[in-house]
Amino acid sequence: MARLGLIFGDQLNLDHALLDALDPACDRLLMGELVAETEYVRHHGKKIALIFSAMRHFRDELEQAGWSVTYHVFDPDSDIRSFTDLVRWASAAEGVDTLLVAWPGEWRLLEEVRAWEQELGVAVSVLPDTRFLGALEDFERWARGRKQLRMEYFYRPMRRRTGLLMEDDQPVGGSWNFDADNRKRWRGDPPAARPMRFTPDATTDEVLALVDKRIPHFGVLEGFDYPVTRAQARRALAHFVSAALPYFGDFQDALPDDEDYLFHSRLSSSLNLGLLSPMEVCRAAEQAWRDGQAPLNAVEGFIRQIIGWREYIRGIYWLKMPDYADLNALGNDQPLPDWYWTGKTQMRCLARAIDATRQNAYAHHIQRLMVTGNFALLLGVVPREICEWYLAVYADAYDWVELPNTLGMVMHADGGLLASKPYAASGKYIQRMGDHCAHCRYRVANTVGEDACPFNALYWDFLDRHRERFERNPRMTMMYRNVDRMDAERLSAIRERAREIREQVERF
Ligand code: FAD
Ligand code: DLZ
Repeated sequence: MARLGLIFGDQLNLDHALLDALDPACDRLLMGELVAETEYVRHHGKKIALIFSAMRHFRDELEQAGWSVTYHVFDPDSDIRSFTDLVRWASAAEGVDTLLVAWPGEWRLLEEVRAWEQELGVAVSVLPDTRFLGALEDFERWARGRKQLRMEYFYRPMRRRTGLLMEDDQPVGGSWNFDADNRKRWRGDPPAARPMRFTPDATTDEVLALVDKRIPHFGVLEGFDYPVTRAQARRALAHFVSAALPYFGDFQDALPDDEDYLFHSRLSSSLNLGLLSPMEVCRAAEQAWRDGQAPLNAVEGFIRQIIGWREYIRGIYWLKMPDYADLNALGNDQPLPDWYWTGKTQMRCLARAIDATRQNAYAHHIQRLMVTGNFALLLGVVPREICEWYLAVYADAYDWVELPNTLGMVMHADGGLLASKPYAASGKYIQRMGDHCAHCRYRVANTVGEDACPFNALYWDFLDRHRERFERNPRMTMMYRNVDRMDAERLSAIRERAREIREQVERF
């Protein structure tokens, strides 16, 4: 019986379920750089180069470990364009009767895999994806019967299960969450840590040239410095823990005008490719706290992002797909402004976030949530359009993680399934958390008038437009109290300004 294991390009982990299930002495592995995977959105060039380089390095590691790997190199002229083409070709060429895969990172691909038995006449076995801490069945069990799904209540059992930052079944420091300490504005001290940079080797140079010449893409290719192997990702982790983690908590929400990373880890691309495991990352952070090298507010905040948010987001995706992708609870109908792709907007915070995105295939969480995300929410962008943008432009973006973050957390298009209230904020929030406003053409103190910060009128107008849905939300009472203080004339001027921004958004 000939067996073949297909390894998806984001499953580059040596504890991959296939490697346990198969035998290198008689089974083969299959990997492929595929036109269809580069085309479903206009990915950032650095994202494609990262995936291809990491795939090629992983193939080499597998071969060194004794595996036989059939590897399809990117070829736009080949008939092999999709995973289905690849499996059809490989199973015929190699006389395969059983195909093994691990659960993919996208609903779209799971559907494709499920069709293979019928379409291609091979037996298909789908194994668990070992890049996560929890099994999907565990999440389903946790979610079953709950009126509301909230990350905080998912996170506590995860702490107990992993034992991270626990003492005798209680959280160390007496609290599960230290977020109240994590909202400082950064004023340049201590200096930003920045992630470790990796100079491209010959393999990466080769894929960068390939992407440059042959693959339509978004963004800038120059300056590629991502870790592309597990060894490099381990060094990036060690660098983060010593240089940035101590300040990660304090400045987690900061929005500096001139620092793209501040104290964020930039480990998401390595985690999502399988180069690092979530548990080893969290253990490294916990150890820094136990050694007195990083404070609890930083370490707890960081670990929560991984065993809390990352696992919760994935659970929601697989619990709610495929219908989830079509939700539009707020009835949005605005197209995505074209300047999301070019960065040509006069709003400084947006221009900086989009420019960083174009350069680095990266923006930190608060830029994604409170700048590009917040603006799309307030403007009322069609969820599908903004989701496509996020899926395309970030090196760490895969459907399982991008979709719930964008559609649920940012756009509230799931009607509050993922988060209890929309993260809507005016220019005042952006001013409080950083110094973009000092460099902006618009005045953050103004709400109406040609110079007024567009976030302001859009914010009040958003609350006004969605009053019926949100005014009884206890977490939004204060916001509506402020709306209620406005007289009719003020509200009408705000509505007018918001209408003007929506109609002419390309000029702002
Ligand atoms: P850090 O700030 O250093 O955080 C540490 C780690 O925590 C991250 O590496 C990541 O693995 C995890 N994490 C933190 N927040 C989240 C979250 N909300 N969901 C899942 N994991 C989280 N993250 C992705 O990995 N891929 C995406 O496609 C993605 N799309 C997003 C879209 C929007 C609209 C928003 C608001 C957030 C999105 N995120 C996504 C979550 C988060 O912004 C990124 O994980 C983070 O910015 C990556 O940078 P970092 O590694 O420096 O993270
Ligand atoms: C995002 C992406 C790209 C651009 N290219 C490939 C590829 O050529 N081969 C591959 O195996 N995976 C690629 N990916 C990731 C997939 O689109 C998809 O997100 C994952 O395979 C899901 O597990």
